[in-house]
Amino acid sequence: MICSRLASASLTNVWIERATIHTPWLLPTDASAHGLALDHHLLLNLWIALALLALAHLILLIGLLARRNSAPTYLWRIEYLPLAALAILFATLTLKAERLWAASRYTGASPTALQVEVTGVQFAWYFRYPGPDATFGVTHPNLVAPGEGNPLGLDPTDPHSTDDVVSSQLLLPANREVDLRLNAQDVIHGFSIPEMRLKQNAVPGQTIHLHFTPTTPGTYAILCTQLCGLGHYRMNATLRILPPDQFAAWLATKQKAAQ
Ligand SMILES: [Cu+2]
Repeated sequence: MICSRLASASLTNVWIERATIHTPWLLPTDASAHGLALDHHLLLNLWIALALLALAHLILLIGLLARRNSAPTYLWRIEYLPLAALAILFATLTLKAERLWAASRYTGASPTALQVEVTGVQFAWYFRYPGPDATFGVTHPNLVAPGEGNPLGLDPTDPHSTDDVVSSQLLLPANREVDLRLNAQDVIHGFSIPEMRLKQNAVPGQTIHLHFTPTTPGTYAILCTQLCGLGHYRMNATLRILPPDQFAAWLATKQKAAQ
């Protein structure tokens, strides 16, 4: 087990050109497989809100100019018809959003997804890979000792923990599904990677799964979006998406060092 605050030396020479995908409305670059559908839905909502705003002002203007003194007789056409149309519109948008949410939250990751544990602690993120045995070792709160290189409290007597790799950087291979298990040691932290369109609270005592597929190699910021204490402002980490062969080489190096 090893905790490295810096990228390994073998990776410092690797320069990965960050893909420049220009998205309208100043959204951050989308570097995930599921992000495009979310962006489309968000933009659709914004366009509809803009159209409704314009329509409401138009109706208001017509009402002002018409200067009617008596109530119109065709009430159903100007009240009930738009109301029914709005109800259908909002129901359709809700169902569409529900499908996107279900795909990312209710449907589990594929069994072949890369397993990574994410732990939020005042004021850092730690990432753990299970190693060749594909099983995370046991941790104990009383063994937590960041100063001694054991920030997660890995139990050295558990054979599954001997090959676990702990890193303060999240490195992932491009185009492979990742199953993150989110934990927190102390208070609620907000795990967020805007370019991966991910945002989820890390809650003490709970393990929350998040799955996604990064597509674009590059370096991205991992943020904490919950005000978690005085050092919240400096609680961030780096996500590096690598081509699969480079990721495998990095993990092999770390595992050798951990054993
Ligand atoms: Cu935090």
